[in-house]
Amino acid sequence: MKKALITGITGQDGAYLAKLLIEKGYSVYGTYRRVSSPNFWRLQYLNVLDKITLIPADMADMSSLFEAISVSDPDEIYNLAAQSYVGASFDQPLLTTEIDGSGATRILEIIRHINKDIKFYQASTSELYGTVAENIQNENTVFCPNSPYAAAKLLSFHNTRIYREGYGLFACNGILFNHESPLRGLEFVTRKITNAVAKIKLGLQKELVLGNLDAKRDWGFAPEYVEAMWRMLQQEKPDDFVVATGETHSVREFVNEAFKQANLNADDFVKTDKIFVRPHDVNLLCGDPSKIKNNLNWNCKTTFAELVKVMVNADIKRWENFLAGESFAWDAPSFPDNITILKRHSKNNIK
Ligand code: NAP
Ligand code: F7E
Repeated sequence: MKKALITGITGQDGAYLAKLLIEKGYSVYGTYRRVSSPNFWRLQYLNVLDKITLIPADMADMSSLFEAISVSDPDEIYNLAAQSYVGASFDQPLLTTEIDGSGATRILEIIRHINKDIKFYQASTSELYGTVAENIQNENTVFCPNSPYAAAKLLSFHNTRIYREGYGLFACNGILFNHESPLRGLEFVTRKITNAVAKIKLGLQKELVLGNLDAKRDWGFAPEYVEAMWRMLQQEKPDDFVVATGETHSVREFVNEAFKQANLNADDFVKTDKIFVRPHDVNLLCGDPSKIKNNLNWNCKTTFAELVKVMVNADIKRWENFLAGESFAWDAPSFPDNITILKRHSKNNIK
């Protein structure tokens, strides 16, 4: 039986990947952080919590990563753990650099020293393209990061390549464009929108306040993207791949589609406020998935409209069940209105 170690197993992708690997017959290990309140709701939601082995580890702590890799003795490591919210990377640039930049290097060093046969997947990102050099981005497009998050991920991207080319490790970068699902964190724009639509529909919220509505993203469905990660580690030779749908939509289009799904008119409820605008944003992302289609036979299936529908319906159903008194694993009830907690503390953050 193959063994896999997933860092960041409690996150959106970690939970879906754990489910996929269990279905494929793997023995699955995952790292989790010590936090004051448990954060296993996604693993419970997908009914995989009792089918995995959890190991405490932090990406900033080399010894805990060494322990996780020694104890699990994996064939494959999927490095998904990160401070993954671009907005927060402007508030905590050094922490983000430590986790997202140096974290992967710590794992690569451990692999190099204890077992060079371990295959390594690095969660790289379309944010690397930043101010895009081409309107459609592929594996050869120049990177120009626009956030501390992307700059940190650039370090991990290159060290993954360097350890592959320099030490012969089986190490791959998946350059994944945005992928969403009902398990997406509430601070990301898609889930912020679908959760708000559900609450507005049920009379629990009055308005939705957003930042840059003109930003365009290539949004896919997360369960399909974790399949791409697995395929990258099953090929003969390690390589880097873009994973994307090839379509781009603005935040405004996502908003309109989400309200439409709930038979509501977005113009009646949506406002903008510059406190949600980043010091430096990425305006256009649209990936070319030709290489992964041709080499690994990976294709996205879920359309933009289907993705929005799945997310809106999931959030409406959850709030309905909640109001009916049901108890189930879920994040939204304890999440405060973002305007109260995400407000930027310093005017200097805004141009
Ligand atoms: P996510 O839901 O935010 O999950 C991030 C995971 O990392 C969580 O399990 C989190 O633990 C863990 N983590 C955070 N800081 C850590 C630390 N210091 N030590 C150990 N673990 C830590 O992110 P995701 O959407 O699943 O994304 C997975 C990976 O893909 C991330 O590396 C992200 O940057 C990258 N990525 C995501 C997308 C996307 O569109 N989703 C696209 C490209 C790349 P807690 O649960 O305790 O917070
Ligand atoms: O922002 C704009 C915002 O935070 C998308 C991460 O998974 O994908 C994700 O990063 C766009 C940006 O995701 C709000 O300015 C407008 O232009 O949902 P997001 P992201 O920054 O694209 C990449 C590929 C990753 O690697 C990351 O880990 O939406 N936007 N108004 C807003 N964004 C948020 N969060 N909140 C707003 O109110």
